[in-house]
Amino acid sequence: MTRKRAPGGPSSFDHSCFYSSFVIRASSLLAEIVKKKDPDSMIEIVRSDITALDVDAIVNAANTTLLGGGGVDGAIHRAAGPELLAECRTLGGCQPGAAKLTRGYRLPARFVIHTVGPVWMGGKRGESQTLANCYRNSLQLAIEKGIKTIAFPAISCGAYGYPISEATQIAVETTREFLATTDKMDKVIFVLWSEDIYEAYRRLL
Ligand code: AR6
Repeated sequence: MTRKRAPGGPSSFDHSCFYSSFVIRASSLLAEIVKKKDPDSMIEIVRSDITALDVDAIVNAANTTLLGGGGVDGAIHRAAGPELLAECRTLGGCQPGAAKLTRGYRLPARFVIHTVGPVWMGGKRGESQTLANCYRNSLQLAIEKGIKTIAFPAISCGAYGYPISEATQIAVETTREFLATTDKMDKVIFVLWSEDIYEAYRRLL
């Protein structure tokens, strides 16, 4: 018995099938390009008081006790109110390079990520690794908590005495490397208090 070939059967080219698979492939390629945004397009620098920023989280340059201090730490505790200190008391401190999360209380930011930068001791005590860990661990904690916009001060660049241009380079490079590995963060803002530190960031970005 001979079987008749159906019109438009296997020998004829199926245009609709070809075009739909082309469209699917092209759109997934586009999605891939959109996902891998240029890390620098997600980084901003501003000269401002970090406590005024309306972002998902601001980062605090704290000390190992997490019980407040001067500089940006003092400003954050004053603006957030005493509830922040009460929550910090429950955290058991924080090691240099590590990061811990609290709520933002009276701040516009919903969360505060507390990290502890290295005290500058001349550069041979692992300061650069510790500083890079501050940025990496803060960003990692942020994405684990669904935080999409985050603001950093210049960690260790005040009381802890880290040389500005080295610290700036570590901040920018570590952030760029991190952003290249994830599509979960929308914006990283470096909030610089002084003109010289702002200029150091501007030269790199
Ligand atoms: N917004 C943004 N940046 C600020 C603000 C602010 N409101 N206030 C200061 N800065 P520092 P560190 C800048 O000393 O070097 C604390 O006592 C500041 O000009 O706050 O990591 C902690 O409890 C500088 O450029 O942090 C620790 O004991 C940068 O923030 C110790 O200081 C960081 O300066 C941590 O020292």
